[in-house]
Amino acid sequence: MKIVCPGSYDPVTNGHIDVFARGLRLADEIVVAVVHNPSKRGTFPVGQRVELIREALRAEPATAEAVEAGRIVIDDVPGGLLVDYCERIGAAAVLKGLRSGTDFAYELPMALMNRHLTELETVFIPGDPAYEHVSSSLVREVHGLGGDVSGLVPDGVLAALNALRG
Ligand code: COD
Repeated sequence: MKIVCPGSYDPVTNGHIDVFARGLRLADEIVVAVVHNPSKRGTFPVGQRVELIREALRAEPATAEAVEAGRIVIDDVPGGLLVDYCERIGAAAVLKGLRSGTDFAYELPMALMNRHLTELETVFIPGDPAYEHVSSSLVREVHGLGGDVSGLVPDGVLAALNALRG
């Protein structure tokens, strides 16, 4: 079974990496879909987001082998409906990590809408509580204001955040 883990990943965090690693126990193949709006520039260019994910997955023992075996692939998805993308690549479901009830309230309508559109199912798994407070936006904000985010993001992401500071 092929499943899709969609997100902005601007940048990827250890919370995301944990979800990908655990998804490997559920699916034969995981597609990490870096979904972006081509007319909006994020903090990191999409190509760099993809590379940061690839580098982190190679460095993480729980995912390194799967990357080499092609069980995790990373794709750049420039806009459009997620359901159309999933249909195009033959994905059976979407996998999302949940940190809290707030995440569930945000994710449920999207899951129901995707099912309404093409019967695409969404599978939710609880995030690791160690990363419950971790989001890409908070990481960017805290790092930008001088806070220490090491341990919350892969080493390559920390280096990329430091490079942003100049
Ligand atoms: N622990 C566990 N899970 C986490 C953590 C953490 N610490 N941090 C984030 N996650 C989960 C999030 O819950 C989310 O599911 C996923 O990881 C990705 O997170 P982000 O922040 O990178 O991604 P978002 O929320 O910006 O991504 C939104 C999508 C791109 C998935 C969404 O907008 C989408 O599907 N767009 C496609 C267009 C479309 O079809 N729209 C209609 C939808 S019904």
